Amino acid sequence: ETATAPPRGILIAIEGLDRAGKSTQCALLVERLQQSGHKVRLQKFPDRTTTIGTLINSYLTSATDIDDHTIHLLFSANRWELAHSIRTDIAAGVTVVLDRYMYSGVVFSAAKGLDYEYCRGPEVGLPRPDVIVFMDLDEGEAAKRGGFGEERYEVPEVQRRVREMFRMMRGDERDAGDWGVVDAGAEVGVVAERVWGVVERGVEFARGNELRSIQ
Ligand code: 2DT
Ligand code: MG
Repeated sequence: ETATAPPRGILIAIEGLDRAGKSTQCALLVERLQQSGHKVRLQKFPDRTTTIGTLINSYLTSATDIDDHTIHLLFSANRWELAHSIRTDIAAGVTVVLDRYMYSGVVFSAAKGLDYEYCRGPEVGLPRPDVIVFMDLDEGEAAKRGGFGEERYEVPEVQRRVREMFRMMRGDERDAGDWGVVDAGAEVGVVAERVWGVVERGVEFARGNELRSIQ
């Protein structure tokens, strides 16, 4: 008898604005995937638990100032240091849910004024999600959800620019087909259904295709 390899896992990225409910939806998605029989791992970016992640955390909490280009490359390095484990899991049949990924990496730095292509460059070659769920929330809804925390970037003017950059990035032909936009303004259960609808597309895609790399 020959053992058949399990089908590969699915790589799912959840992106969106602060307060759009990404982390809540990630948790619900992990649960639902498990109930559907998937082995699942959640990977948050930035991953603040690594050595590089510690530097990123001290930057985000304003404990240290780091030059814009340098912190940009550290965010990317934080993905590269975990890329191998993501590929290994996917190959072994484990679905990986990413809470933020290189899309946040590009838009937050580009929103500061760094060149878009410069920002995207270090991400080329990373594992490419089978599907990206973008949790969209309009300005008014975001404002209703209460004040920002105290971390860097949690100010309205930055958020407005980030929203614009995300819109631009969704039109980038290199990965335009991967996005599913979800209106995150509804109640949690309704949003979860919408997220699931997008994820099902990714499940379907992963059945017939190898894991790709960011081009
Ligand atoms: P959280 O609040 O989700 O922990 O994010 N960011 C994130 C970047 O500037 N570059 C990146 O590559 C990533 C993944 C977005 C903390 C902040 O870090 C920003 C918000
Ligand atoms: Mg935050």
